[in-house]
Amino acid sequence: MSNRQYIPGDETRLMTIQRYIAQEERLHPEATGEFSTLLRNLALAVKIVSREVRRAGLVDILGRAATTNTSGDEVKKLDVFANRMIINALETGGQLCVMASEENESVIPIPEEFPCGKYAMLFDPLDGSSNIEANVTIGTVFSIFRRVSDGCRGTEQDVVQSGVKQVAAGYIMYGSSTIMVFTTGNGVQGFTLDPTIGSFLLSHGNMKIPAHGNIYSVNEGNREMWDEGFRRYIAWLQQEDTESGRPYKARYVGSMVADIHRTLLYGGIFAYPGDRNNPQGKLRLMYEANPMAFLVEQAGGRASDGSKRILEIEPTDVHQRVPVFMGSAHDVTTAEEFMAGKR
Ligand code: P6P
Repeated sequence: MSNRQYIPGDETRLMTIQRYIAQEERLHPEATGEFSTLLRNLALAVKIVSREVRRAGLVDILGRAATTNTSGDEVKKLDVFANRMIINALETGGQLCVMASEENESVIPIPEEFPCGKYAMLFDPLDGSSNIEANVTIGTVFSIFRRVSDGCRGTEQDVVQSGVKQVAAGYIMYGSSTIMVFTTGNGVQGFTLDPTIGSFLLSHGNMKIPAHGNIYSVNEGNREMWDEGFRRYIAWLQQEDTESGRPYKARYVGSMVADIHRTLLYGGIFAYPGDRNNPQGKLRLMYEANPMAFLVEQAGGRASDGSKRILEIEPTDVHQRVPVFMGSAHDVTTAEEFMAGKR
């Protein structure tokens, strides 16, 4: 502990995201600084997105844009703004060879006038966007890989990789405060934006998910379409059994970033199962499930598609969907047992 006491209002000793990234870089003597620059540029972009999200109700950038995205969702102006912000902030730096976004059908090349680098990044610029006008928490989700293709400009091959190959992943949650939670494979760190100084300050160091929770998070409106095993699992969670901490509490925001953030903090299970109409469910593997699975596993939890690790799925398409069951290890394992007919 330094001999100088922390003086309230003196942010000079707090761990900012810049200091954390620089500290992590020093742990890797072979590091070139490209990765650190990439994370810093992303942090800048999302501070701008955060500012616009908080002003959205004031400057009338809400409302329906003319387009729809790959998910068929009506794209609101804030989605388009966030997508553009992130692309603009990251395409010039020379760290990326290619990008992919939920808002773009095909991969996003790095323009010829900019240098290209050794990383590839996927992102959902504003996940949960159907909640924007209800002023409900929304977020940005990102996933970063090392490139695998040759040459300068990257290809779809660089962004369609299995989740175990991610070098970093995280989310920025625009809630009562703006929090950036990410992992580089060395635990999970959370930084809260202090808008008075424009810095992300370490607020959730080395996040660990409880081994066993008492909250389940799923859209029960889909109950009739679920497989019978998952229906029995949720019914079991709702039975009274004080010894095993049941009934669980039901919490569902309908914004994956908010539901996962709560699950990381309090434990339990978040699920978006497949059903008879959509066997692969709704959530996207590459820029929703994979980054969240990396975070949840780094925090000591489990992330499954119902029978195997999400991170081990060999993807075939940037926008493919996957059933999602993630959270406390005990809870995900129990859900899998019900779905396999073992309980
Ligand atoms: P439903 C938001 O549109 C999203 O992609 C995730 O953030 C969220 O978990 C899910 O869809 C909510 O879907 O069908 O429950 O509204």
